[in-house]
Amino acid sequence: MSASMEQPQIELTPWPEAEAELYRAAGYWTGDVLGSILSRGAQAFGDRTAVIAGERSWTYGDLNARADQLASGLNTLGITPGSKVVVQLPNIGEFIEVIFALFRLGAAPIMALPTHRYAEISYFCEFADAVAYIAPAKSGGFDYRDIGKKLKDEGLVRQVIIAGDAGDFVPLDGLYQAPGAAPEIDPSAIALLQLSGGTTGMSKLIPRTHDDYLYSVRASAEICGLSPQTVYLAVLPAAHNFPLSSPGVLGVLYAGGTVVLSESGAPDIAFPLIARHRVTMTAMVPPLALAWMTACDNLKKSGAPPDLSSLQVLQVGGAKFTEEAARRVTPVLGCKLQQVFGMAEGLVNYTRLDDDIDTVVTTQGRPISPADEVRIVDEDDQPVAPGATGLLLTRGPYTIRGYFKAAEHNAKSFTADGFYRTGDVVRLTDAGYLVVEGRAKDQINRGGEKVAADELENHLLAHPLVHDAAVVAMPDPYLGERTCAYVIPQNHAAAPEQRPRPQDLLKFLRERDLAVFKIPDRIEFIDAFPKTRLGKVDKKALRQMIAEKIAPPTVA
Ligand code: OOB
Repeated sequence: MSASMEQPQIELTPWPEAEAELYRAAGYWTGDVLGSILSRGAQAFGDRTAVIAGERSWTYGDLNARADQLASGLNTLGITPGSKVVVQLPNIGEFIEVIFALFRLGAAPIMALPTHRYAEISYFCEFADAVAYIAPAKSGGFDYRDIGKKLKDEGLVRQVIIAGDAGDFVPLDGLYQAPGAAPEIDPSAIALLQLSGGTTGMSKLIPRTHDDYLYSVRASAEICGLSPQTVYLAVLPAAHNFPLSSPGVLGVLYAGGTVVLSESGAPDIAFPLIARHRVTMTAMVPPLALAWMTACDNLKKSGAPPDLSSLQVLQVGGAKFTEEAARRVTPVLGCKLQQVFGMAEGLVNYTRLDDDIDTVVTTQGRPISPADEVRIVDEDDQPVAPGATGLLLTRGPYTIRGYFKAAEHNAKSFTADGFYRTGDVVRLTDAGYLVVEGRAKDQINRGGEKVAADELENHLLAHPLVHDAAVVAMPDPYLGERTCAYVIPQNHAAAPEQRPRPQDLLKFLRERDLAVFKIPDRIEFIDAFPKTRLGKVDKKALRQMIAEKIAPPTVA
């Protein structure tokens, strides 16, 4: 029997009761549930516009009523309190209706990203024992019904529900029914499952409770100065923790503002939306911020500058934003920059809107909550000297105490006293702000999209001509990092002409139906890996090798 079978597989590791009491007494956990964001919104801001997507819009009243109706229809399909549902919707109004309908039912959406493919989706369905999969018919040129069909064929979910042309599947459209009685929801239960960037194997599922998530949303909305006047443009996939809750879509709805959903962040689509809806705030990853600045500069030069006059705050996070780029934001885009350093597991740091410019461009902010505990330690978990660089550990009122059904992994990812090992290498300034200096986790941060090295290595190892594989980050001026896979071919393919060509390996990976962002940007063949003194693959050496190889030649 494996270790994982011996240990009970707990869905939600609760906070110790003493801490939970403190969080309640301090007013962080209010006992309210996520569904209350809309039910209260309908009372307080009934006729105001809550959501705009394309030519459609929803008032708070509409959205609240639609979520109730949809909850009723989903319930008739057997979705009940405690059910898990894989939701893979792009930035369309239905995404918001669906998640609130599930919150109302006490069912937990698993927040899949539109870029996930069958490899990830089937795993989430199976691992979480999901009852349903909800997806669009088509989006971004991809037909999600193909995933639905395979899930059904493999018996991995009972229901496949499709927004748009549903074919043989259940049409989402048909599920808006007369509302039934709403079940009582326990605020300390799982509200939703976020996905970890992952380091070993597939993404871990991150159980977030109503209590903890709502607190992070409320506190984020306050820090970011949201109000009914806020118009927020969602360009990142709304399921991701950053655009969902930091303060994101949920924060804006909590504050009575308007969410404008866009399926693309490309300047030619986003800039006109900003002008048309007088958008005040948006959130993005560093590469997109760079693309916006370039586009804006070019449009100015061409004599047709975009109208970004309504934009007050640009949030940038998900990966390190260089100081040089950060300094350009206000001069080029004419708005404030807010850096956001967060993680789906919990802890989120913001630079504050009234911080001086040097703090904003040189740090990644400070934690949301006075109750967030931050420890910076060395390899032996000993605190480093004040201001020194070390590994970030954290614990607090909205940071999980354990992944969903992952006892073995939890033992490694959390300290005995409940601190989450973020895997980020940081230092703390005198003013209590964090600066991200690097990463100790075996992951590639590809412009905010996280690739777990081990997961990709396993896919490569499945190829008959691959003996071993080691995946590392290589520097990239645009994405910050890209993915390089070092591959040792099998003995019988050692000679260059017998080796698989890089394009064969890439084709093989694509056929394994994994998210496109996980496909390596480069494949390098090598005879043996450099090793550390302990005999492990020396990834630092590999990172250096590839960085040197791709560095532009220096001019003498
Ligand atoms: C956000 O969440 P995840 O779960 O996709 O990724 C978390 C990891 C962090 O541990 C860190 O390694 C990296 O992404 N990261 C940053 C960063 N923000 C995230 N690294 C450097 N600078 C930053 N500003 O990425 C996320 C969740 C909520 C809000 C914002 C981002």
